[in-house]
Amino acid sequence: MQAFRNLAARAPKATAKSVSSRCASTLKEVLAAQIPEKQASLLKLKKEHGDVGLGMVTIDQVIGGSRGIKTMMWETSNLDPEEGIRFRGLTIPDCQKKLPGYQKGGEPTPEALIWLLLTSEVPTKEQADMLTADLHARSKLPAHIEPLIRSFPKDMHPMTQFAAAVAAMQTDSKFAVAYHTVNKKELWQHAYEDILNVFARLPEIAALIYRCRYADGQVKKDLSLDYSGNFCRMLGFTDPTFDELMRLYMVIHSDHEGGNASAHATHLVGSTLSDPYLSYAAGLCALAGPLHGLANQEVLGWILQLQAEFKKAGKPVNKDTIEEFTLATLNSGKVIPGYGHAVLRKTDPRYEAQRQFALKHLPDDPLFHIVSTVYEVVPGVLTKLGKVKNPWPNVDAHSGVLLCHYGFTQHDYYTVLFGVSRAMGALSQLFWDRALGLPLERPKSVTPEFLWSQATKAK
Ligand code: HAX
Repeated sequence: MQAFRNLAARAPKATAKSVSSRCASTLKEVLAAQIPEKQASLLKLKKEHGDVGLGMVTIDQVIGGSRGIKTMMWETSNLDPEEGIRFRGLTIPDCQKKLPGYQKGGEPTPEALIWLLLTSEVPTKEQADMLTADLHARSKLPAHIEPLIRSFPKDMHPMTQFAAAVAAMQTDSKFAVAYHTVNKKELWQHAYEDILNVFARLPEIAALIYRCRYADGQVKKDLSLDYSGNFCRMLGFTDPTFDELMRLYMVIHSDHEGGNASAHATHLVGSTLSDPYLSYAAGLCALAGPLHGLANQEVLGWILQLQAEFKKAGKPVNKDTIEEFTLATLNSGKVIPGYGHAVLRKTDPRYEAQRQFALKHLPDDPLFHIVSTVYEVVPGVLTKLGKVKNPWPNVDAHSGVLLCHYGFTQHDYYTVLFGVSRAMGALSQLFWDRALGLPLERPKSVTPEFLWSQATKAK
């Protein structure tokens, strides 16, 4: 036990440092200074403790989507079933307190979070602003992207457009070129360039998709603003409270440790040394599934359907009628979107952060009241089913209602916003995957016959 304590004391801490202790000041310089130490630490861990076991894998886990199997190293965030997400050791309220905002006391900016995720250090306001300027400077899209988006059929789902446009930007990949020309130890520098360019360009791609599908197709930038403020202007929103919502939205959707499908897909595809554009396009395809990111679209659809059906039938919206509607959804063989989670076992703190925003800025919004009543009813109904491991709401149960309040009503677009945000976590980790030279991911699959033979032997 003492030996374990000594070892743990020597391990690098997964918590954010409050100020950069290094004299290097740009993001790339801070990272370049961290890489040798982290490489050495990982090598030591592998060499001296590589044979330490992390637990048994059961047949149930193999058949059941690998739940709980510890099989991936992810350093940007960690998800505790009871407590929820921590980004580099910081909870969402910690981030709200410690990360610089656009204005003093405001929501943290995505730029500050990118800095934290990449470096594990809380940036100063000056560092966050420097990153804003860097991202703005990198934001010009390759010439073929805008015509490509304009050429998509109007009824192509926004997530399909988004994934296709991100993949099409791969023509600009510095990593893909460098793979053929530089020593593999230097590849991280090119991954860094691609990753920052993806962060910088996603908002305009997303805005173009939105404006072409639902508005006049025109996108107006305001590079005097931060990343989120400029994104809101490009989408066509000008309310400063909506800008604050967008900052919060992007921060809380950014990362959720490595096993979720979008992060895992990005990491898996990246492990083949496919470049960051293609890797993140794969992540977006995973995010587009209704059991994952598309749930935010499904939630609003479900609430609007509830509202419309009740109005038609002259029914009031209350706990009893919502329970009836919930049971009808379950009886038709569908899930209740926005509820349940593969890891969490409590109300998602990302839901709670959005609820606090609603209580402050839109306490009387009728849709917010429905969301709050659904929260009072659905956990009890799901618990009674006896099979649902987590009856509590996840991040997607709340986001649509906040967006709707500010006039952002096109719910089939919502997952694109999630996709702009999730890039920050998935690609920050991809940076470290390349900087640490992590290998091709290739788990072992087994046949049903093998599982039966093991089951028989164990009897
Ligand atoms: N409504 C109805 N049934 C549900 C349910 C829900 N919200 N959540 C779980 N269940 C059911 C499962 O479908 C499963 O049923 P079967 O045995 O008949 O297949 C059973 O309960 C056990 O599932 P579980 O172990 O509790 O949950 P999983 O880890 O398998 O799945 C999911 C986790 C998130 C996919 C699941 O809770 C779900 O489908 N929720 C609704 C969709 C949703 O909100 N997805 C977003 C999740 C968060 C996220 O990734 N955001 O991007």
